[in-house]
Amino acid sequence: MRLMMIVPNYHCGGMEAVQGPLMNIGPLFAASAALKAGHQVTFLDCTAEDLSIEDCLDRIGRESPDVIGVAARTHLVNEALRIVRHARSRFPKVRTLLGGIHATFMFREMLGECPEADFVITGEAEVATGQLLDALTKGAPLNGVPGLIWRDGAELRVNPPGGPLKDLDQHRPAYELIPNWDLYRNHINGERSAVVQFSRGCVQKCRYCSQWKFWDTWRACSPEVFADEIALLYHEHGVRYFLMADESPQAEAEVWSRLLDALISKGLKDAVFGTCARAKDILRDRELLARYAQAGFRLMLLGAEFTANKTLKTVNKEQRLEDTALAVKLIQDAGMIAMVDIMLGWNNREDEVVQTLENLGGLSADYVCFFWTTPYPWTDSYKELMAEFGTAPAYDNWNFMTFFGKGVDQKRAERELVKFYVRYHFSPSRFFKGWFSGPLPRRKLYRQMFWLGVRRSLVQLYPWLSALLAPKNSRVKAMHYCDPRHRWLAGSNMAGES
Ligand code: B12
Ligand code: SF4
Repeated sequence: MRLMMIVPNYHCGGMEAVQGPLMNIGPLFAASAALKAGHQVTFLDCTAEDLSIEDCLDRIGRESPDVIGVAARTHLVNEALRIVRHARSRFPKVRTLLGGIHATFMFREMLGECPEADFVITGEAEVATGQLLDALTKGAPLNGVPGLIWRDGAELRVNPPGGPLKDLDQHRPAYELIPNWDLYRNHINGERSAVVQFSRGCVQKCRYCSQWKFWDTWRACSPEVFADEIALLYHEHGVRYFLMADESPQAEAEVWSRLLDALISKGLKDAVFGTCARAKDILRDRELLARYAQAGFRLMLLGAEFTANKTLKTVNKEQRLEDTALAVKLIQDAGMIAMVDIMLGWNNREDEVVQTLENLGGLSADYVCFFWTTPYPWTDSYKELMAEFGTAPAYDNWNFMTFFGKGVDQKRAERELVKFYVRYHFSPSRFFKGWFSGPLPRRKLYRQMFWLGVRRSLVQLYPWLSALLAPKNSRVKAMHYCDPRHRWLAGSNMAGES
């Protein structure tokens, strides 16, 4: 069977503005077993290539696959369904498959809206994708494919899920499908970049989080296998910047320590790693942080989320602001960059946003990333947040950049954020510390991120500067605002726009 894995085209501000066009490795993982079983697989990243629907269909026509598999995270879902509809109308024989976190929890809504979608694979798709292709090749029954949702005449069949993959070493992403690594040059240092994944899942259960329910239990592949994969990307594909897709890779101290050893033993001198980390793991590892840096970890992203301990408790975050502040300091002292995530708008109040910005001074992180509270339907806090916010925009706008509530004027708040950035990063003590203190790798990365932030913020304030200041390979010009293309679609969830 010929399978074509497709990432729908999608751009918005936020992480893409900072990190650049990084690959979606979900389809690369999902395709791995199919590839091993001898099926032919290709990969089309419409985001990285910035392809229109027409271009995407032309590429499907060129490859002539039997099955197209389209990635469906929430912000991608409308574009994913558009691809499926158009593909079916242009190539009536092609079978259409969807997968990803949104497809997993919202498959009834998706399949109800889109009769052209034939299959959904829920949860981790490695085993099921291979088995689906095998069954289609042989004309065998589909009821044994774990987690598969399929149509049996007018009925929807829901196969029992396969559960979390036990042995992650057996299922590694098919990076060999990437046709052009130069599509993935990050904006921070312009180097070739890869998203990599060592572990899956989280040991916490924050009420707003969409992730722990998806991955279920925490697991990691073996550190040696992961380090080999990194070395291969480094040597064969010239990758120098690695962004870890993990939720909490340091969850198990012994496993993490082995990973550091395995990476250090590879001697990949100029490799730079960015990863999420929980404050409590950083505090646990305070004696080990120099080895983090030695292994190449430079950018540590802490999910601080809220600056009020009361809210942290309400959302079951199991962390206090003081923990994050100490973790920030330890990371910086070890020669790495400490970045924090902050979620805005939880209480749907503007004074809370202002208060959060004031409190952030005390954290002293090198960089702060702001996200607007975005309640996903399968999260524990969905109902209470939606009762407060009222209505949700179209799925295209579920991107952490668009606020659902009416209690905050987002435009005004975003101007405040830019002012905050200027005040924060040009404060003499922070400026001096970032630019001139600490080891060279830290200073270098700090400066690169500083300039990127300045350029992005200027374009945000004065869009006419974009031709001059936005990175050349950047479809996203400014920092916070959504792409206007997506704002136009507001209010029409999945309603068949073409
Ligand atoms: C790395 C990352 C990024 C990177 C790279 C993005 C990219 N191109 O993938 C960057 C920093 C650029 C980024 C940006 C954004 N991200 Co992001 N990102 C992640 C992160 C941390 C890892 C993604 C990943 O690689 N996961 C590992 C893979 C293996 O998991 P997976 O995709 O779920 O795939 C498995 C299954 O779902 C399934 N599967 C997946 N695709 C398919 C397709 C088919 C056909 C099939 C059958 C199966 C299948 O099989 C896979 C293997 O089992 C996740 C959190 C997480 N840990 O998942 C957030 C996450 C995906 N991001 C999210 C968001 C919202 C965004 C932004 C909108 C935020 C912003 N404004 O900056 C942008 C959107 C950018 C874009 N153009 O799409 C949300 C999506 C929520 C949702 N419900 O959909 C997540 C889940 C984070 C969260 N806290 O909720 N992101
Ligand atoms: S610590 Fe992060 S990944 Fe884990 S449950 Fe909380 S928000 Fe989700």
